[in-house]
This record gives sequence, C-alpha cells and structure tokens, in this order.
Amino acid sequence: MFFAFLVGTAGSGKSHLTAALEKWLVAADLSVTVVNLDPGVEDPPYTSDVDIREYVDYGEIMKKLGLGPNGALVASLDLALGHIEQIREEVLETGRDYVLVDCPGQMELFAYRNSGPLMVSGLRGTDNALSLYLVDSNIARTPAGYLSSLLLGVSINIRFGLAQLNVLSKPDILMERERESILTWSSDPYTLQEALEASSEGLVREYSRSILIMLEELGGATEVIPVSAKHMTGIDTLYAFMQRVFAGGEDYLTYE
Ligand SMILES: Nc1nc2c(ncn2[C@@H]2O[C@H](COP(=O)(O)OP(=O)(O)OP(=O)(O)O)[C@@H](O)[C@H]2O)c(=O)[nH]1
Ligand SMILES: [Mg+2]
Repeated sequence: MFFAFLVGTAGSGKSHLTAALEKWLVAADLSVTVVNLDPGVEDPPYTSDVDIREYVDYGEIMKKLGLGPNGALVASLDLALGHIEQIREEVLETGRDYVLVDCPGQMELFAYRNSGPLMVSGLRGTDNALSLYLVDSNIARTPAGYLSSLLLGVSINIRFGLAQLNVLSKPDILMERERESILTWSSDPYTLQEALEASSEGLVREYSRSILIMLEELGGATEVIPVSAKHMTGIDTLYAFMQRVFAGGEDYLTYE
C-alpha cells in the first residue's frame, strides 16, 4: 500500500485534489482508498472509505468543551489519536493499491501539534508514504508569496519526515504570464532571486536571499508541479513523480 498525505494551507485545494487523484487513479485501473482526516469538514467532494468523523464528533466537542473551531480541531485530533490503530486497521482491510489521506484544513494546527505527525506515522505504519504539499496559486503568484509557501513546505517536511512533492494547486486561475513566471522560478531559482530582489527591499531582501540559498541547498525544494483539480490537468506528471518517490523506497527524501 502506498500512502499519500495531502497537506496545505486552508482552502489550498487538498480535498478537491484528493477527489481528482482518486478519479485519475481509478481510471488508470488502480485501486484507491480515500481517508478523510478532517474532523471539521462538512461535505467533502469525494466519498471517503475511512473517515475520522466516525471516531470523533467535532461539533459535539466544540459544544461540550466550550471551544472555538481551532481548539475543537486540536481536541478532536487528540481524541482520534486514541483510535489510530483501529483507523489503520480499517484502511488495511480495504487492501487497495493507494491510500489518499485528506488532511485537516488548518494545516498549521495539524502539523505543529504532536497529534498530527503521530497520526501520520500511526496511519502509515511501515508502509511507503509521501506527502503532497499544496502551494496555492493565489499565494504563489508573487515572488514573496511563492518563497514563503515553500518555506512552510520545508517545515512540514521536518514535522512529517516523509518524502515530499510540492504541488502548485489551482494553476488554472493564473494568467498565462503569472503561470510562466512561477514555472520559471520553479525550474531556475536564480530567476526567483531576481524577482525577489526587484520586489523587495532592506531586511526583507536580505532574508529572502538567505532563505533562497537554504532552499537551494536542500535541492528540489523550490520546485512545484502544477496540477488543476478543476480541469484534471497535470495529474499524469504528478503520478510519474509519485512513482519515482515510491520506487525510491523509504530513504527517498525530496530535500536530499
Ligand atoms: N479554479 C480552481 N479551483 C479549485 C481547484 N481546486 C480546488 N478549488 C477550489 O478551491 C476551494 C477550496 O478547495 P478545497 O478542496 O475545499 O480546499 P481544502 O484545502 O480542502 O480546504 P480546507 O480543507 O478547508 O482547508 C473550493 O472552492 C474549490 O472549488 C482547482 O484546481 N482550480
Ligand atoms: Mg479540505
């Protein structure tokens, strides 16, 4: 079984990409299990096979404990962690080729609290796994937005310790000129540096330069794969990259 964890900032397109990937994989005659790990989601754009909402009641937790939406998410994940073996068992019983895991919207809570990484490791067990980190086109269209999204991706990589691929989500909303710029930054970090220098000054410029040097040293950390869940484009390329990671086995890390 191959696990792919979809993570990204709120509204970056994780759930729609999960649905699109499932559709694409099934059309390619591969079997897929979809796991919803977002306790707060109301109406995901797919039918999940395994759902965290079967184990914890987000609305009830919010009411009972008098918590706001973020506090309730943290409490729900902590509670769900107590059922992680059962959740993994449920996934294993499906016996499919791929397991797509749609992670909670508030990525920062999921990734930075201990319960997030513990859920990831508990769910995948010893199976092959990677994370698909979504860089939202809405944010990536400016050089500073692109850089800060990549930086967040590195920190996710550190938390999960999984091989990671950066996906540029919703590229269909970009103007041709914006799309070309982002793809150039992706393949040639020097052009990103130039764009950053032209659009920032003072300390921000200094920071940006240092951050970019660090990303370049990590290797591959500035690259994104554009995938539109809306138009089902780019999934074949993403799948080829996923295959490469899975074929590389446990030790493969994008940032090595
Ligand atoms: N144009 C366009 N819109 C998209 C695409 N993918 C998702 N969206 C839209 O982006 C919005 C958020 O998509 P979701 O899939 O719910 O994003 P998410 O990351 O799961 O959101 P949270 O779980 O709430 O953090 C929705 O309005 C989607 O219709 C895409 O490829 N192209
Ligand atoms: Mg979602």
